[in-house]
Amino acid sequence: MIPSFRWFGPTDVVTLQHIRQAGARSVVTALHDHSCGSLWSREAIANHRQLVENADMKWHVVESLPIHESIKQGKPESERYLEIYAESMRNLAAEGIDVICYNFMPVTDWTRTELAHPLSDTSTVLLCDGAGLAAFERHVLDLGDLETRYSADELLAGDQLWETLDDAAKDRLTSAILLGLPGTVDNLSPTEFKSMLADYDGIDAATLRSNLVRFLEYVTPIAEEIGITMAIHPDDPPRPLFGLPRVLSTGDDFQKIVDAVPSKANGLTFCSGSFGGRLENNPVEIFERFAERIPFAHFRNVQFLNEDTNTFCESPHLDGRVDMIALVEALRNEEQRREEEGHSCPLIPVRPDHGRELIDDSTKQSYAGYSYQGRAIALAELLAIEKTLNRTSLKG
Ligand code: DNO
Repeated sequence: MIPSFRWFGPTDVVTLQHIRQAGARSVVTALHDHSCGSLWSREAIANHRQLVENADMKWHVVESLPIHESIKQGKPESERYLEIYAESMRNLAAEGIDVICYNFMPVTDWTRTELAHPLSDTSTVLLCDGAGLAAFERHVLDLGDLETRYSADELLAGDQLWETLDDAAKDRLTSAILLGLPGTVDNLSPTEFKSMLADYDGIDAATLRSNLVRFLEYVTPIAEEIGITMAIHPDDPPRPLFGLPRVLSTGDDFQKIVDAVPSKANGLTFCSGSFGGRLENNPVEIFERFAERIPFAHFRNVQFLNEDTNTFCESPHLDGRVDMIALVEALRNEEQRREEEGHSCPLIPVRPDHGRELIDDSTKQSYAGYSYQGRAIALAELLAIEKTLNRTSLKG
């Protein structure tokens, strides 16, 4: 494993020095001050890389080079955005980046209903509550087609929850769901959000998938030529929301993407927490199934609070439905396989994805999910599992 940590750039309260002290050797970052669809110049990338290297770490993985909505929607203006994307890819490769993480979720990135759900030890985590989402869709967005997407019981649970909330709690739910992309602090308004949803009228999962395939057919030959792997991030939560289509919620979904574009540059950002948010997904099996196509991984744990309504919260890395030890073992097996195959860099960058927020974290304005101490503990746990497995295999 290449121990890695996400950094949101010079304005992040979690500084490169914090990150280095947590044991990271690789920084996962992006030009967060660049808006989606703008060109990343070689100079801007080089300056960012220099900051990372000055702090004694490397920049291998970009997370994310975001995809403009026109590409996801297959609009004519997507041509221009594809060209800009390709140029940014070339500039990134020229500055030594190996992996580009991106997602193809329409409108939103990850979605949660509560940003500070307390665990029994009083630390807090992110929560995704099925009833909260149903309540938001009905009472905040006032969407019309809910009966086609929610069962009567789920809608009832949403209504019952909504009735228990006071105005402040309703605002908290709304702003948690509408939180901007990671690395930004802007919240969308419900009206802006609704108009973005409307842009997807008539785009179903098959259309979204073919727009993704078109994107990959355009970028993967370039990626192969310049030595970059494209690594798509799964849907989080791994199911459709707000009536929007989703195309990467399960292992079979990824298989379809690989079948359509078999290029070696078509890779997966394996995320144990995202896949783990769906009962029938077994994250370790998904890792093993696609191991050869995983150039980068997010390790995080989750636990279901109510299996009927798709409610889960994040949990300490060693304590949840993801078998973290088996996952690190699967990672090591793949790294060994790469080593035997003679890969120049067989180790895979892994970052603890979100972490718990502990007392000292709560005094800092870090991005939701990206506390320092919670993630530092998680990284230490992952490294300890790896060391233990190394020792056991030496003895064995
Ligand atoms: C959540 C992250 C995602 C991820 C993007 C990749 O914290 O794992 O936001 O960065 O989906 O494009």
